[in-house]
Amino acid sequence: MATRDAVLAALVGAEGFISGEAIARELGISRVAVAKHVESMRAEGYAIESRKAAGYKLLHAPHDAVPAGIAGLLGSEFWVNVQGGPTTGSTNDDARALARQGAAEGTVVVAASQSGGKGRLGRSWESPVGGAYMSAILRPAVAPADITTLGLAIGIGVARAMRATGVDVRLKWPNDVLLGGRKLAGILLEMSAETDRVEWVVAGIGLNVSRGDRAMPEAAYVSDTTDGVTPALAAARTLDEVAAAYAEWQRTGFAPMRAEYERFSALTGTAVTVRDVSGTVLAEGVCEGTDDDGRLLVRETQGIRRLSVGDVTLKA
Ligand code: BT5
Repeated sequence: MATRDAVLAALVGAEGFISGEAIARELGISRVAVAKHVESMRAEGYAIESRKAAGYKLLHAPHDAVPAGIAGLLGSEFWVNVQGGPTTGSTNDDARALARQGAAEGTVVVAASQSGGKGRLGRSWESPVGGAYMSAILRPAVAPADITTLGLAIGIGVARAMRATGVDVRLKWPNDVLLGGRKLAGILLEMSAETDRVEWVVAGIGLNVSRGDRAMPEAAYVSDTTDGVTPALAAARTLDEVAAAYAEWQRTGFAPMRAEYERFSALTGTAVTVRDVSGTVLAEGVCEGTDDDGRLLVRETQGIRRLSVGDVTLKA
């Protein structure tokens, strides 16, 4: 390993600050040499904090899903304001706070890691470095009921981005993106609305990109299929396609996008069980796709059941 890479590895491996002296000792080089490597890494875009008594701390590497890494890769002009940083509690919480303060549509909060990533219904989202965590502020002029299909349209955006990157994903209603049957990404929509008008939506997307020390055995990662896709690149491609899918959804509604959703769907034609939060079975049968309102269609012996909410398990 080149000395520069060894210095970087020491910074990455450190929990918080590590002294220049400790790195120097570990690598058998001088403290001045360590300082020189730190300087040249800063010139490459690594943010490294130095404190007299404590030493160095790597704040972010430019390939992480942080504004500095993503902004230059974004193609879409929809994203008017990219905020965030190396770590936060939950980008959804940050984006909600911004939305409440009146932040414009097209504002997005990104982070390289989260300490309190949220899933649906109080579940948590594991968010170590190596993933991309993004929360977009949208202000669609629709009624609250239309948000179900917005979630599906965003799923289409994520799927398009992944497929363009060479990752053969499937969508699992309502909000999962699967690779090889395991979860690659999850989508969490939160909103503020009056009875007939949505004020804002925060669309959170968590995407597993590279496997790190904290990889989950039941999860999938972009790096399982494709090498060289950094979290920053995966985030930028995803945001671009999500912006395009959102524009399409606003223009045409979900109905014309439904066929594409079905093509991506992991469920259509398979036997499924749908449960509510408490585990009660809502429907059991063969999935026949979704309707134009984004509801899941399950054929049971008594007929077709249409579901607006629920967790789906595939039968083996
Ligand atoms: C979701 O919830 O799939 C929505 C996840 C949304 C996360 C993003 S990250 C950016 C933004 N900020 C946030 O705080 N959240 C959003 P759900 O369908 O409830 O799935 C959660 C379940 O997935 C957990 O209970 C675990 O079983 C599993 N899980 C947790 N972390 C995972 C990960 N990194 N990869 C795959 N599966 C995971």
